[in-house]
Amino acid sequence: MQHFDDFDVVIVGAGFAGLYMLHRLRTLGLSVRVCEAGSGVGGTWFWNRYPGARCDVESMEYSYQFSEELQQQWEWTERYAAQPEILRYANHVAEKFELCRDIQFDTRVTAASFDEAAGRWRIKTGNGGEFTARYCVMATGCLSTANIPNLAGLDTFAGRWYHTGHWPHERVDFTGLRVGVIGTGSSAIQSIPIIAQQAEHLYVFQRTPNYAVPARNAPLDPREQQAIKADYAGLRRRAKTMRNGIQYPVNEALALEVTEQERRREYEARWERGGLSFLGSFADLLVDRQANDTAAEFVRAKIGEVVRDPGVAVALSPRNTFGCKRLCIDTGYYETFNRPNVTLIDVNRAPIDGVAREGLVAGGKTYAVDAIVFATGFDAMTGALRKIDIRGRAGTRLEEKWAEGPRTYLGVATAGFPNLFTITGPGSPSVLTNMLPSIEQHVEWIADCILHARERGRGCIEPTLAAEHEWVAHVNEVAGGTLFPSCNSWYVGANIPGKPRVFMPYIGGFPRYVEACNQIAADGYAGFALA
Ligand code: N01
Repeated sequence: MQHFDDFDVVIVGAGFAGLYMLHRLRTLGLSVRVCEAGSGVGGTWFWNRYPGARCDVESMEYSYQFSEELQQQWEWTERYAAQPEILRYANHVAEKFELCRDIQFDTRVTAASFDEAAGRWRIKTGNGGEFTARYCVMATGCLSTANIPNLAGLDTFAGRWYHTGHWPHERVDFTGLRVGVIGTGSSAIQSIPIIAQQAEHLYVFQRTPNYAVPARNAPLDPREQQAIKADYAGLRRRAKTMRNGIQYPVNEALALEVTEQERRREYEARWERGGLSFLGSFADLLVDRQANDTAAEFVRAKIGEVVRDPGVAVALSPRNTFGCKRLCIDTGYYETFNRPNVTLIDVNRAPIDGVAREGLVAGGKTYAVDAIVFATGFDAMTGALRKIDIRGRAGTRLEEKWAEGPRTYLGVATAGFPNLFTITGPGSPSVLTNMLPSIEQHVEWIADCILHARERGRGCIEPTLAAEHEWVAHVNEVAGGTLFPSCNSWYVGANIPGKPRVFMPYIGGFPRYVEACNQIAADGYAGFALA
């Protein structure tokens, strides 16, 4: 008989991954408990409540497809959904499938260790709870551990400070305040135009300028939504044939093989269309340096057209590889720097020295501010796992095993840690794709894998070291053939001091990855050992 705190599976996290994993495993008749640090469901969309937070994948695609009824019922209101709407959607899903009864909120998992004798995971929580489970699934998110730079004097600051990824639940109003935003990644690029409208003065502290393409967000025409829903399966099927799992037209032509005029026409059309489809302009953008330069030059020229002060325009113009950091999608970002109440500070010229009581100190000068916004990103892909004391066979710590960078098989499992699964873990396409279909693919694959072991009466399943080595080598080889590793991005961990520089996601594309996963399953979970 099962003890009350013993489960078939414990899932860590109740974001989109944890919610669907719970639903799927319950459908199979397994007993499941979800531990969630927040007080509600939604993960990313529960925590990232900063002004302007919005998804950069179109709402009709950034949604679950496992339930036809759900996808037919839910009505999106905009081309790109804003955070409150996505959070409402997550809550709707939780309600519709009665998920909350198996979720323990305000419960942060602090440790998980594999008890070899019992063949079970022991999971400890910050509030003194303890569970045991045959399987443990980490649905902890790729971008969930805030990176807050260690700035001297922050504790002496007289104003309030925020991190975009841990935004307060109550409305934050910057009206009449002097605000400093640190960072110019996606979160900053979305929030800066809105903060600038409220603030008396906004100082933007920029270390690396980013490429941003207009979102062209708009209300979603109900007739258009209806048309998509009439063949939703068709849209989902087409999206799955795309490298990043998002359906948009991809031009197979090479940027360097067309005339300058044709190139310009293509870039202009994509610029007008808005959004991530700009990445589909030419097939060689991320493999050929010269091709890449043409896209980079086009965006820089656009910045020059919009930003009136030539010095500011130059400072805002990125010089690194186009698209090798996550492309930002903006609404009025560059225009914001034409406002008289916005000042750009290049921290390469004036490094941030620290924080004083009255504001931020950079290049020896104090910028008096009432509030600081850290839009400084996340300890991506491995941060949330590193925060948990995870121990596998013989007490080996995951952090030790991954000291030189994450090592996984397919991004779902790691040798020496039996019955432990990671949803959209490092070594899978994850952040390079539309997260929702990637999550669904992992959830279904993991559920099938668990079923496979159970049906054979086996208590343990884990990858072999040989299969893991081979996969890691493949992930590195594919990344090495692209321009992606050339930037100091969070994809390579460059934003976190001391983090090993390894390109973490799998860049081989969603279709190729899914095919590999399916083949491995069809071959009886080749590369996994059952015991
Ligand atoms: O974080 P980031 P983000 N001093 O790491 C700077 C997803 N997302 O939260 O580039 C000064 O991109 C840092 O500078 P640098 C999306 O996948 C999606 O904006 O390291 N500056 C950079 O400018 C995205 O890529 C949406 O030199 C410091 C910024 O802070 C990912 O989340 C919306 C610094 C951090 O940028 C992360 O985006 C938002 C320091 N010590 C986010 N430390 C959608 O639209 C860091 N920086 C779906």
